[in-house]
Amino acid sequence: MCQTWAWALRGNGKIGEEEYTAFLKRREEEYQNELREGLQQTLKDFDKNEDGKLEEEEIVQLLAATRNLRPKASFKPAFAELDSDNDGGLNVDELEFFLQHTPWNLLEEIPSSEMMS
Ligand SMILES: [Ca+2]
Ligand SMILES: [Ca+2]
Repeated sequence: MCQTWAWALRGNGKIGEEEYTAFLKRREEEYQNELREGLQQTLKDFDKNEDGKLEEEEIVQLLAATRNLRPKASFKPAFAELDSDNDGGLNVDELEFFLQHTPWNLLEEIPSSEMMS
């Protein structure tokens, strides 16, 4: 019998619940890691001054480039709130929170007439 199968069946012919939970956990971790890598890459791509965080101006660039959105005037205080450690920019954690809780009501679509400017 094939070794791998012998291991997977572990004698009772079933994959145990524990193994399944471990499998799901591993998948979740992989997903989180991928998400994290993606975020880090995004941060790097838009971090024009290379200080490891995205200032409001860089976030504006990110929104325009990835979602064709621009912030309304009311976005400013919201940005200050997103910057939970008050260092003036969003680090990976703050960026993750921002992308998961994007304040859509504070953003508006960029009119196509302004796209080229
Ligand atoms: Ca920056
Ligand atoms: Ca910050």
